[in-house]
Amino acid sequence: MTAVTQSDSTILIIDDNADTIRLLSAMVRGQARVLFATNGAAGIDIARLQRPQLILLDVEMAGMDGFAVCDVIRRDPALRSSAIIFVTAQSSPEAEIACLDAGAVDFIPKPLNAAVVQARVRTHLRLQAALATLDGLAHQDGLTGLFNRRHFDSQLATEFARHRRHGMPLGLALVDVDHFKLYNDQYGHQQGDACLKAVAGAIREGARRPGELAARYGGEEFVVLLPNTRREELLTYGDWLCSRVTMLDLPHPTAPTAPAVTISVGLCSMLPAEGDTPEALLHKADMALYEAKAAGRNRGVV
Ligand code: GH3
Ligand code: MG
Ligand code: MG
Ligand code: MG
Ligand code: MG
Repeated sequence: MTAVTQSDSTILIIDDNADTIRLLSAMVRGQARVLFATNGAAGIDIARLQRPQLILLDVEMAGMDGFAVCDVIRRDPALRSSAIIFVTAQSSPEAEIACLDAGAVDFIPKPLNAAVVQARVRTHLRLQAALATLDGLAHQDGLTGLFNRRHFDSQLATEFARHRRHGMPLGLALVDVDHFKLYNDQYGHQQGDACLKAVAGAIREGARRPGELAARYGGEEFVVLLPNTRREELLTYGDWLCSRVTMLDLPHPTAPTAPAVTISVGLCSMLPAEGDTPEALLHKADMALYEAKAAGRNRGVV
């Protein structure tokens, strides 16, 4: 979990006047990496690619004006973490309120004053870094760095609805470490934690297709969401995931299964129909996991 610090921050300047861009760039260059665009559409494209922490946005621009650009950016979930500061010569209270109401975090008046620009930028970069840290805490598991249960549950709901809309099969793999209580008994809780980190790493690095999402489901259980994945594709996936963990070669001499740390995987794929719920998908995977345990562990069951 790495917090965004000021030095690795990016600022995007969107302004239709090259002189203003030059001036603003010179003022904030010492505080962050600076990108620029000379019109709204190009600015939005760059924002989507680069995810800047801050966008300094001109209000009066030919074509798309600053308010229109702000509206597009604020409605794009991928740009949730880019804060917008309007830069404008219109300094009436009404203009300032309009900027904040549009979803900007602040307002920098023209003519530009270097000290004011730098102070505002510094403040907002600091706030952005704090928000990024909180965002990490809210969505990531502290031990393994995988996504946490909260994030997984919300992604599952979103993906379930999307797969239903598009008539696509949604795959899910529930992973449980085998005989992990015995591992803790043998090596202690701390080494148990290290083992969970290693297993999480193998699962994370095994998530290779776009949209695949690995999370810690709780305790020694993990879950992988597999977008647009049919049942047939899962038949080999579970065993493949098991072999990734076996290859870590973590000794577990007291395990009745094998003298190494292994996992069991319950898998299922579902074409969500009207009335189906994400819980049904999880329940099916859980049943399959139970079967994998009963059949001797260290295997995937679909
Ligand atoms: P099975 O093969 O049937 O899954 O057996 P198991 O021993 O893995 O299952 P059980 O549910 O009995 O035990 C799970 C153990 O996982 C018990 C619990 O102490 C341990 N555990 C859960 N979370 C953590 C954790 O964050 N760190 C460590 N070290 N251990 C944990
Ligand atoms: Mg302008
Ligand atoms: Mg368990
Ligand atoms: Mg259990
Ligand atoms: Mg277990």
